[in-house]
Amino acid sequence: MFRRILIANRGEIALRVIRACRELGVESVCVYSTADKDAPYLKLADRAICIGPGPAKESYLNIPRIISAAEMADVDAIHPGYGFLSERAEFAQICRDCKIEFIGPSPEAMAKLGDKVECKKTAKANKVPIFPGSEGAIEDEDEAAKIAAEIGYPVIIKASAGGGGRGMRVCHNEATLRSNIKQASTEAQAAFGNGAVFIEKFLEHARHVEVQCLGDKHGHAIHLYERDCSMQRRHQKVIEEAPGPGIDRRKRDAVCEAAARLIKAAEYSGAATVEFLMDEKQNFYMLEVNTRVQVEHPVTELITGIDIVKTMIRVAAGEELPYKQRDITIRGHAIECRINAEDPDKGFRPSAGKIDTWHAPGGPGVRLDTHVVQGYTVPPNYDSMIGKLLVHADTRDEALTRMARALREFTVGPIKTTIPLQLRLMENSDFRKGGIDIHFLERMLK
Ligand code: MV4
Repeated sequence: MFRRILIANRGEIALRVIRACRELGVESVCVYSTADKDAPYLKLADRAICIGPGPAKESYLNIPRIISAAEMADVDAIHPGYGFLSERAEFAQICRDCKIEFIGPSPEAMAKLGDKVECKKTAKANKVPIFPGSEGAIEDEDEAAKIAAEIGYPVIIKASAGGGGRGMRVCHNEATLRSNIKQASTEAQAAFGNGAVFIEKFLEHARHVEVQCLGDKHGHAIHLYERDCSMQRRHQKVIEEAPGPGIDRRKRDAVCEAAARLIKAAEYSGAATVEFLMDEKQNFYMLEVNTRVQVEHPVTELITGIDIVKTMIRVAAGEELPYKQRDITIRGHAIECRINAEDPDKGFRPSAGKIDTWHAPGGPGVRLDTHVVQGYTVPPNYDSMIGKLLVHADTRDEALTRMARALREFTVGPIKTTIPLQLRLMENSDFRKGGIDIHFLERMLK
C-alpha cells in the first residue's frame, strides 16, 4: 500500500478521498487554491499545500504546480477526484514519467476509452451494443448523407473528443446534416484540438443508465450494477438512484455484463462508468465511458456495500480486486440529491456566499457527503455543488419517502439551493412511478 497520497482536487471529493486514506492508514496531502484556504476539510488531511490563486487554470488544473507539490511532499500517488485533471491522459502520463502512481487507469486505457470513436470500436468488437452509425470518424458531407440515409433520420453528430453533451447536433434531414457536419468538425477542432466527428441514430425518448465498473492490474474487471441518472438539466444531474427503477433482471444483467466486458477488454484498472441510453423496451446502447470516480458513486456504495474510493486506491497500489462478480449483490435502494448553491427560480443562477444556517439531516439510512459546515463561504470560482444527500432503504418507495423526510430536515441559508426543487420532485407522481426520461426535468420546468 502507498505511504502517502496527494489529492489533486477540492470540496466534497477531496474530503471523500481524505476519509478513504485515513481508513486505509495512508497519509493524505491536500492541495488548495487561495479561494479554498479556509476550507475546514484541509485540517483533516495530514498536510495541505497552497498551489495558487482561485482560477482553476492557476491551481487545480495547473500540472506543474501539482507535480511540484507532489515532489515536495514526497507522495507515492495522486488521486485526481472528478473534473479538473481526472480524465487527462497527458496528466496520467506525466505522473508516470515522474514515478508517481496515478490513481486511475493507465494513460493508454484512458485515451482508448476517452476517444468516442475508438471506444465505440472496442465496444463493437466486444459485443457491447452501440447505436447504428458511422464506423469511425466521418470525412465528408456525402459520406454522412449516405450513412444517414441507411440508418434513417433523426441522426446526431458528435465530436469524438467531446463528452457530457458538448459538441452535439441533432439533424432531422439531409439538408441540416450537410450544413452541420463541417461546422461541427471545425468547432470540435477549436474546442478539443480534435476535429473528428461521427454520426449515429438519434434516440428521442431515453433513460440514462450507467454501469459502475472496477478493474485491476491483473486483468480482472467486475461491475457494481447500474444507476439511473435521467433526472438532469443541461447535462447536469440533479438526482441519481440505484438500482434503475423497473429494469428487468435479464436486461440488468445484460447491460451490466456488457459494461464489465468492455472494461476488461480495455485492460482497465480503477473505477470506470459505462454510460448507456435505454429505450422504452429496455434496449440499451453505449454512449461513452467515464474514466474517473463519479460524483454519484455513493449510491452504488450504498446498494453494494463496497467502498469504491478505497478500492480505487488498493488497485492502484497493485492489489487484486478483493471481490469476485458473484460477491456483488444489490441490497435495497439508494437515492442521491446533488445539493447545489443555485437558485432554481432564477434559471439556476449560482448563489455563492456565506452559509449562516446549516442544519444537516441525519437519522436512519441517511448519508451526507459534504465539505460544508455552518459559517462556510461558497467561493464563486468553482462548480456550485455544496454536498450530496443520500438515502438508503429496503425499497424505492421507502427511499423516496426517506429522502423527502431528509430534505425537509435540511435548512440552508441565506444562499439559495436546489433543496426545495428536489423536495418537489420526491413528491412528483411521474418520478415516484419510476422510469422518467432524460427530458423530464426540462419539460417540467417549462
Ligand atoms: C445521444 C442522445 C440520443 N441519441 N445519442 C448527451 C450527453 C452525451 N453523453 C450523449 N448525449 C446524448 N446522446 C443518441 N444517439 C441523447 C443524448 C442526451 C442525453 C444523454 C444522457 C443524459 C442526458 C441527455 C440529455 C440530452 C441528450
